[in-house]
Amino acid sequence: MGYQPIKFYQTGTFTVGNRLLAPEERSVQAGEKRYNSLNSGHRACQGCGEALGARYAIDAAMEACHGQLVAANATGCLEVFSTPYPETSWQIPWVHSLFGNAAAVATGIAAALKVKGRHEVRVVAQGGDGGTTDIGFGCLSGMFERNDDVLYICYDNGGYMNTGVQRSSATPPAARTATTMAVGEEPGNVFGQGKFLPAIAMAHDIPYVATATVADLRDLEYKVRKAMGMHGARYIHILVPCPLGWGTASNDTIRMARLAKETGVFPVIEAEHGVLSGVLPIRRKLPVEEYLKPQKRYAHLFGKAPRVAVIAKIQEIADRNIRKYGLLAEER
Ligand SMILES: Cc1ncc(C[n+]2csc(CCOP(=O)(O)OP(=O)(O)O)c2C)c(N)n1
Ligand code: SF4
Ligand SMILES: [Mg+2]
Repeated sequence: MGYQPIKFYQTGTFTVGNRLLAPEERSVQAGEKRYNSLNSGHRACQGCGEALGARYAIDAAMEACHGQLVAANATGCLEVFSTPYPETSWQIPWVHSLFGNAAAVATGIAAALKVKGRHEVRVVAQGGDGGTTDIGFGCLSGMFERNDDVLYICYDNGGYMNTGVQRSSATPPAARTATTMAVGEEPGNVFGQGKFLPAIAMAHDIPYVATATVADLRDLEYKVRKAMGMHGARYIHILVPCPLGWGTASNDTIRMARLAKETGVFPVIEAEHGVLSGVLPIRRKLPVEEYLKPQKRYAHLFGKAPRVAVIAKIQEIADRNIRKYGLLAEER
């Protein structure tokens, strides 16, 4: 099935939308036979975007390979909240690697399966933005360069949340963490070049790279299915708001992910062999303030004397994304 654009009657209600669709077009989560790969009983915070993203992504991957899936998981919230030894919420063969080597461990699993002739068994690696963009970056780049037969999924919540909200190279500019400047001219994370890993993955010319958010779960399922239909190194980078680290209400997770996309702060794109092949267009462009204001990690930008210049710099970044990836529907 191709990606089904959301129709008016589907907005905000999967139930009605799914009932109106042919069975083969319904979302994986709507199906009676969904795998429940990440089951109840885990210890994620209320409203955790990472738990939601992982459930949708891994169930979609499981469906695509008829339940023949092995996962390697980097250290991080997803591993800690799902698997406090000796318990686990995973209903799939799942291995906890180290913080930085999930890509290498997954590569090894894929190689062993190949040697054993178990071509029907597929491999995913998954980790947070710290495990992916920082400490695991070398292993991941090697996996891309060798075109190993692994789908790597990064759950980006913009910081090292598991260990108490420290800065990663995916922490956005001006956002406050426990290890970014608390006072001074420019409190918050630095305005650097940033590290948008999907673009770096694209530079490796691997078969498939995509971004997604937990606000567009059908789009996420579609991208996982598409990636599972291919072989070689594939990369999906999912924006997963973290109520604890972002200082947002637990019932605002989906709204925050949607605002990241609708402001242009987080481009939702697809690329095949290094060439941009699709974008999820912004439906109604919003100013970045709408995304920043509800988050306590940006509280220092507002208040009695709003930091207008800093907000304008963030707006520039969003506008640059919009131009670079052609995110505005009317300009396409
Ligand atoms: C070599 C090493 N250094 C540090 C740690 C401690 N540590 C475990 S998880 C983690 C942060 C994880 O951040 P991220 O990958 O973004 O995942 P999140 O918890 O945010 O989902 C850190 C620093 C570790 N386990 N191993
Ligand atoms: S700290 Fe954030 S990522 Fe970790 S379980 Fe809580 S909400 Fe999820
Ligand atoms: Mg993180």
